Amino acid sequence: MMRSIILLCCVGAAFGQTFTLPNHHDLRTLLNRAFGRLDQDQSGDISEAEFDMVIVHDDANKDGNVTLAEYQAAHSHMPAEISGPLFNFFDPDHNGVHTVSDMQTEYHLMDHNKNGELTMQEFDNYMIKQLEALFGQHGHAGR
Ligand SMILES: [Ca+2]
Ligand SMILES: [Ca+2]
Ligand SMILES: [Ca+2]
Repeated sequence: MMRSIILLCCVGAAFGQTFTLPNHHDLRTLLNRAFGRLDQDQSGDISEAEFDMVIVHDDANKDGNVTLAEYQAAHSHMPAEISGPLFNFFDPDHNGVHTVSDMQTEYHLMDHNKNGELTMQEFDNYMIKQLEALFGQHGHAGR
């Protein structure tokens, strides 16, 4: 028990984590799974095409829109208390569904050096900042 607590503290410190996910879900595991899912050719970075493809994957009824239900079904590894707020976050135009256009907006925000490849570091930096805003004690998620 003691050992796992120490281990958790180390992981948190290594990634500069200053917040806790609901039910103490592990941030590193979450980010690794998300990145691995997006990096379909396993090249170590995410191209814009790969990022857009997630819409095609998640869109179960192929109407071009990913609803919350479709998103949560596709992210079944992610607990609903995380995927719910994340879904809203990845809907920058707030129309209640994810589209390729939403993904393009997000991709350009995440691709910090604008070279058309999203590295794990860029992905982590961005996601940690957003997750902290959503779940951190000093969050500004408008709750
Ligand atoms: Ca890739
Ligand atoms: Ca759909
Ligand atoms: Ca949208």
